[in-house]
This record gives sequence, C-alpha cells and structure tokens, in this order.
Amino acid sequence: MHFDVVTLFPEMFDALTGSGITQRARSSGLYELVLWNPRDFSTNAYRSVDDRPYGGGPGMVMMVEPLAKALRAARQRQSSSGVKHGRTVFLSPQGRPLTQQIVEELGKHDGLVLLAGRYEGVDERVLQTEIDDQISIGDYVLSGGELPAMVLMDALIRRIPGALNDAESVQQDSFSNGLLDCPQYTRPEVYGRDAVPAVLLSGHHGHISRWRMKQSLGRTWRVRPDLLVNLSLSPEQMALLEEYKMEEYKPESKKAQEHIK
Ligand code: 4FV
Repeated sequence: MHFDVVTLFPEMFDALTGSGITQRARSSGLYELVLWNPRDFSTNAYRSVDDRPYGGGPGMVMMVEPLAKALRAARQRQSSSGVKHGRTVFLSPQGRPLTQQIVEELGKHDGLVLLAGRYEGVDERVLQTEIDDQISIGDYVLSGGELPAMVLMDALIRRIPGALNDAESVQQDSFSNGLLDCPQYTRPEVYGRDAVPAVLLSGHHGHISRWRMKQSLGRTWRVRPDLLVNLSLSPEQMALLEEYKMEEYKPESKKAQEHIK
C-alpha cells in the first residue's frame, strides 16, 4: 500500500514509522510512506503557505496553490509507482466520522494521498478540485491533521496481511463484528481478591467463545447501545444478551449491589 502525506510537519510521522507494528510493516515493505511539504511548492518569496481569511476573522487559512501542487505531485508519484486505485483524503472535523467499516473500505485502495491541514483550515477550492473524501477522527478540534492522518494510517497498516504476527491477530478485534471487545485476562490467575473467570480456565472452547460473545454483547449494550441499533443479532445472540441483562440485574450481582448502595 502507498501512503503520501502532504504536511507542514513531516517529522511528526516518525511517531508512526519509528516504532512497533507500523515500523516493522514499513521495514518489511508492506507499505510505503512519502511526505510532501507544501512549503516546497510555495512560489512566493517568503515560501508562505497561509494567508488571512477573506471576510476577516481569526487565524489563517492554507493557500490553494502550494497544496494543489503538492497533492498533484503526490498523486503523480503514486501512479508512476503502479497505484491503480488511489484516493485523496482530507482529515477534517467536517469529514465522515471514521469507523472500522470506513477503514475496511479505504483499505481496498492501493494508494492513499492524505492532506493534513493546519491553522483554521484550507482554502475551499482545494476541497473542490483536489479532494475525493473528508474523514474526521472525532468531534473535537486539534491543532493539525497530522495525528488524524496517523490514526487512519495505523488502522489501515495493521490490517495489511503480514503486518501482524499471530499473537497480534485482528480476528477478535473490537468492531470486527460490530461489537465492543470482551474482557481480556492473563496471568496471574488471582490478583488480590479478583480471580480470572473460571470458564476461561476450563479449556472448553465452546463455553469460552459463548462467554466472550455474551460479554461483548453485554458490554456493547451497557456502553455503546448505539452500536446495537445497526446490528441484526442472531437468535442465539439475543438470548445471550437477555441472559447477560438478567445476570446484570440479579439482586446478588455487583451491579445490583452498586444500585442498592
Ligand atoms: C481533525 C479532526 C481536526 C482542524 C483545524 C486541524 C484540525 C486544524 N481532523 N479529525 N477532529 N483538524 O481537528 O480530523 O487545521
């Protein structure tokens, strides 16, 4: 997969390429990352890339020309490197909220050009002429699009075949089935007064996956009921969720105790 990022702070991407799975995946050639600084495409004497907003108001706006030139150069590099299905994405609070589903969708492209903005934003004509898609990582305002670009890239890189070794598999990822992940446990078996749920020590894979599904359903129902709305649960899953709810509110359950307190 090819990533080209247009950014005023290329050094920030060391965070992605400098450690962990995303470093290893790059060094084993699973993806390529090329960084483009729009300042290198600025034609004015001061190599400036921003200016005051027409109509007044606070802050600065990124100028169309340096960005358009940088984005075209990035797309040109991708097509000369064999990219067939490229897409240009602007990271912005005005974008589609990023979900695992959108990660799967964007993962079908063999090349992504990402625009990381700064200041108040970019000249609207960049969006009209150079951008295919806008993605937001959340309803809050950051100082730049670099971290959102790295969030998107991390989510894409880890699902490239070969990026994760078995221990890091994506199979049971949160959201892989639209649900939140089940609780995870490892040694020690007992920590203070808290022991690992016995079913996980039973070695009975059927009971274990049933418990995990029930916990995922219950946790999703408790924390993110909005996720359940767009999911069509199987009759078994419905029964498991009802069972969870019953247990959740059984008088002796921790939750009920909390309610009583
Ligand atoms: C953002 C987000 C974000 C807006 C102004 C950069 C900032 C500044 N991008 N998801 N949330 N961008 O806050 O993607 O230029």
